[in-house]
Amino acid sequence: MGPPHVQEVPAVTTTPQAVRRASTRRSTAPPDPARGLLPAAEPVRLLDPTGTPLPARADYPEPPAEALAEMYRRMVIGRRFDVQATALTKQGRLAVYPSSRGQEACQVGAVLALRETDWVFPTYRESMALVSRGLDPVEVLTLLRGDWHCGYDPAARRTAPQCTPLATQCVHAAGLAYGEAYQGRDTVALAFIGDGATSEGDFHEGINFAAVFRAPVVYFVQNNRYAISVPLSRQTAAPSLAYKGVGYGVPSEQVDGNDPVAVLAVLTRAVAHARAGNGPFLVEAHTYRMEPHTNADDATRYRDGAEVDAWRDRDPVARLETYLRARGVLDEAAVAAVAAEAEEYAADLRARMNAQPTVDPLSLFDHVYAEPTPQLVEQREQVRAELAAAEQEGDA
Ligand SMILES: Cc1ncc(C[n+]2csc(CCOP(=O)(O)OP(=O)(O)O)c2C)c(N)n1
Ligand SMILES: [Mg+2]
Repeated sequence: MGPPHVQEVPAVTTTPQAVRRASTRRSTAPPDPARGLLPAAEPVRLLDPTGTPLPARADYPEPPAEALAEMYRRMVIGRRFDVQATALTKQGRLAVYPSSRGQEACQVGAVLALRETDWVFPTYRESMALVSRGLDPVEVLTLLRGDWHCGYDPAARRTAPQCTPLATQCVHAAGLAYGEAYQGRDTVALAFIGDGATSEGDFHEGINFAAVFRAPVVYFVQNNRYAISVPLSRQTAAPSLAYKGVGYGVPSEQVDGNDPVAVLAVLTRAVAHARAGNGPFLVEAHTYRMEPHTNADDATRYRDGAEVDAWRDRDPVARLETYLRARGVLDEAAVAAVAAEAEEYAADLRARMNAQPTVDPLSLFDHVYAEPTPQLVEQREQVRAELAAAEQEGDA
């Protein structure tokens, strides 16, 4: 099967001579193999930064109003969850938390574009996406609390563990998606990845494998402008991160990542492309990390407040709310109801995270390998003996 997006473009002709010239050109000029793979010159946008709709686009139809109302609801709850998680780090209940404030449209849009049977491959930044997928927030935060490998069952939730080693999820997603297609299922895998991580080898290996073997993966780059303190300008010389797809024969698009309507429209099309058996698709969302890299980072050391303020004006939650109110999809009561639901969600999370977890230190050795190595057995025995000795000392 040839590249799915290569299309013949009819020549625009006005005179018989021009027709002859054009037909000569058509017969000699080879078709451009990059056609249909490159992203639009400008990020796709369906709402302007104030929430006013832009002209409709045939290539990216607007998602239904109910889907957008649900997106709004999940974005508000997601943001409240994010604020709560950051507060939990200050109370010593979480070891670390990487906030995705400002990236709500991306976090929720990715989840809404997928079916429950699809797979998500998240990074450490995607806690909001996972709770938006319906995972228990306490289970999602277990890893960041530091007391277990992964708090949820990845197979049951079709959600891989959150990856801290950058870009490793890109190869996992390619392998899983290939396996699902091989077994005749139409599952799609969506791999989140940051701007910085597109410089990692695993990103390139994953997308190349997926392209060659037509694995149904959506690589979703959240370009939030920073990799900790490294700005985009020091990360890449590419015209846009979406251009990284063309070298692998992967069709790509770029979207305004703070425009929820556009994010959902673009991801819906990318997922449909992968599900239809056309191989992977790369989407770059232009967005911004409003908070420091994690609670342990001081972002004022490498970016100025004016830049952050400029992005505050493009807030995705306010933008969607303005649009949906103007369309009559949301009213005062609906907005208040969502806000109250978000408060309840946070209160429940607070209460459950305030319970002191009981952790068996020996569980550290579980699930490292299916069969523990002799070294692990030895280390486990050493820890067990030390714990027993400490207990005896305590009793004495
Ligand atoms: C292989 C690897 N190298 C380095 C790191 C350290 N590290 C953690 S997060 C990060 C920045 C990643 O930036 P980006 O991909 O843009 O994602 P963001 O944090 O902005 O969501 C780095 C370098 C790591 N976790 N893994
Ligand atoms: Mg980044």
